[in-house]
Amino acid sequence: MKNILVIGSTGQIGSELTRVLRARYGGSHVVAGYIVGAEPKGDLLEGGPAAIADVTDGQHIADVVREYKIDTIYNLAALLSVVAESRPRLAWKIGIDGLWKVLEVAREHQCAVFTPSSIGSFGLDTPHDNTPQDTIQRPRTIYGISKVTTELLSDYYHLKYGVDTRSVRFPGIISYMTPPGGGTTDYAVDIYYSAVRGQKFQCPIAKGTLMDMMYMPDALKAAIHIMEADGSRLVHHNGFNVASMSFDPETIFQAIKRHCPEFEMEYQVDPLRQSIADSWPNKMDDSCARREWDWSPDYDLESMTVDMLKNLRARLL
Ligand code: AKB
Repeated sequence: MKNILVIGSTGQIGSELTRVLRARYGGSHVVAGYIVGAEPKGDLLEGGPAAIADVTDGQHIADVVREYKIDTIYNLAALLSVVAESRPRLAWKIGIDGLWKVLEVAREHQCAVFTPSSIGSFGLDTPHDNTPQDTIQRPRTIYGISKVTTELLSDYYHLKYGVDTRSVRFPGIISYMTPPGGGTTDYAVDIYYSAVRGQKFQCPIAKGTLMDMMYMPDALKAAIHIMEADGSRLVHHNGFNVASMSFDPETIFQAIKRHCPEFEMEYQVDPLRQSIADSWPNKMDDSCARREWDWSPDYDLESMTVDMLKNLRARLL
């Protein structure tokens, strides 16, 4: 990776990934791609070049790729699972029509492409425990359908045109910097905000619902390491399971309560979020990622909780 374009650089993952890539590859080598209405600000704007890169406009992306001699594209434009259910056509337009445009530009300009998939690419028929790398994927949400299609289309461009497409299936991502918007796993971020603000948390996900989660530094590490990996070792290319922790609401509540003894939580289960969560794995098997590109996470629930609380207290109090 010499010159990198991050599409969706002001979003939940994109804003942090852009900063980390700039620290690693040099500010001038990482272009913060954005859409009108979501312009980069502060260090994201000042730390390197920024350009409009709207996935619904292939010409824009091609222009940016040419101007900055881009060889790697991180395509992070997507709607999260709950929002996608209320705007299915838009979810498809951004997630799949947009991906097609990005892949076409990549094919013409010989770029490598990372487009994340998610635990949302699985469904009720998938084995929920130790979910294998290669297994049944029959999701019933538009988010899940678009994520499976993302994996398949990315593989197609790799096999048919030789485009170096690589990706992981992200768990729910937890961060203290940019808040997520409209995801099923967002409760695991919101709960920390309530704890630090001294508020009782209303949990929209039922007790006992296990889902894979990951602290943002590990998610960024996965996104970078897979693109830097030796291609000759890869058996899979798109949709690597990556795991670091799996918990239910009660377990994360107890982990926080050990540091905030006054903290309280009550359940107010949201039927849509719950039905999506019920269709996702309890815990993925990520042995292929460990074997093929040495994936290994740094954080578990306890170390993440300590870091989240420390950083949120510094920001909010
Ligand atoms: C969501 O909940 O929609 C995302 C995801 C796990 O894909 N965080």
